[in-house]
Amino acid sequence: MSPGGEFRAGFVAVVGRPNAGKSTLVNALVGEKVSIVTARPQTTRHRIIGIRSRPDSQVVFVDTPGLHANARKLINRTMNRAATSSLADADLVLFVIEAGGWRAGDEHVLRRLAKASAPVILVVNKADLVRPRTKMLPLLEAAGARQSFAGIVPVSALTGENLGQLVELILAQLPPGGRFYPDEMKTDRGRDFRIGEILREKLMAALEREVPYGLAVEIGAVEDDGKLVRIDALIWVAKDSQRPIILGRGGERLKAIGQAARLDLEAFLGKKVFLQTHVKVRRNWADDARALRQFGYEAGS
Ligand SMILES: Nc1nc2c(ncn2[C@@H]2O[C@H](COP(=O)(O)OP(=O)(O)OP(=O)(O)O)[C@@H](O)[C@H]2O)c(=O)[nH]1
Ligand SMILES: [Mg+2]
Repeated sequence: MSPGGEFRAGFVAVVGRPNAGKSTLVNALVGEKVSIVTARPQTTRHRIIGIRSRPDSQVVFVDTPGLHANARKLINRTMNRAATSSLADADLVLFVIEAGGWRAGDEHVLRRLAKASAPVILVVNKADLVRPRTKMLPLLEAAGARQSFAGIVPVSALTGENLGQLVELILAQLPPGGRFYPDEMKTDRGRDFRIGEILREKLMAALEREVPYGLAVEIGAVEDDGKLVRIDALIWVAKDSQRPIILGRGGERLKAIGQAARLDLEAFLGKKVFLQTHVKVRRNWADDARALRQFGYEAGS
């Protein structure tokens, strides 16, 4: 039950450096995969809402792109802005770091957090990787000395360890109030966005070096005839040289990526999927405001 027995609801911004495990955490807390996850930093490119509804509470998590310094390209500035803008209307902030140690990237995030007026809980994620647990103590103590956090919790978003305690801390910080979304709603993002993200997840996971960062996915026609969903997807790359890399010899690499995406898409849509992909070049799209808007990013300048 929520503290005091009243219904509680609020917006919780989840921020941290790239790869800290923010999206994994949001998915675990929501109980559904609303945000894609890969082993590569800078996977999340948008603000994505994940909603956790219970009889006594509704927590609206706002997953954000990893905050990073040296954002040279427009897409990176757009990503950073998406993350910082979520701080403004948050009732609470979860600052996610890794249990393995405090890094320069975390310091950068901490400086951005100075602008947030909401309380901040420090979530020390990936605790499953630290053995013995006592190895984490110096990090927890040093973090506590850095700023007065509303709470410091070691968790594992991957195994679920300690997430119950984190939820209790979150609920204690949320104001009493009614729900923002219908109970059955898990995310604010629609079908086609989620289809594009599932394909982008498979592309990012399968490709290396700069290629994952050179690609964007645009979903064209989606036709659902009741039994089968036909999806037309455009994969945009930033350089001519990236196209043959994605295709692979005889188109084999893209075929394997498409198959992996199709399996997840069928699970997501609950129907058979026919996925057609085309790879196109849009030179330097990541610095082109028009292209970014076309691909669904809220690019300013
Ligand atoms: N061992 C372990 N790995 C984790 C945990 N949480 C996340 N990961 C892994 O860390 C990697 C990054 O996870 P994400 O959830 O994509 O991280 P993120 O902070 O959303 O990353 P960006 O979107 O790039 O900012 C993935 O390989 C996850 O499987 C955890 O608690 N334990
Ligand atoms: Mg993410």
